[in-house]
Amino acid sequence: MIEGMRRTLLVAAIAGAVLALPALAAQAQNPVLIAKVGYHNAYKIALRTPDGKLVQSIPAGTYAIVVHDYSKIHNFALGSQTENKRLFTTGIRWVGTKTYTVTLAAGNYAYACSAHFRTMNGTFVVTGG
Ligand SMILES: [Cu+2]
Repeated sequence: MIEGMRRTLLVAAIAGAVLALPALAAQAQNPVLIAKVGYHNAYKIALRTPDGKLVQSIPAGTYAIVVHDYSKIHNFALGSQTENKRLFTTGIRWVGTKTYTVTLAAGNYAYACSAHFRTMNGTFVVTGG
């Protein structure tokens, strides 16, 4: 009987913990943007929202940018044109997926492949702040 009660309390405690976790995770989560470069070595680069729209204008804030760098001949670099500052870059030879958490203030931003920046690039605006 006591053993049974103890088990019930333990299960309730675990269930409570599991239920509480998604709420905490959602609170800490930043909006996600998806960067892709060089799929099948194509000379293509893009930054999109999770539903596939090209990022053109977004509100100021902190974002989780998930970068998929598919190619050993391309990379993905993001910079602020307003502040003339690079925020992050993957290596050209590097291939993989990495998430960068960046806080974007209002201004103009550009992303590009460093090796082919004249043709592989894009820009967007961060508003407000
Ligand atoms: Cu390139």
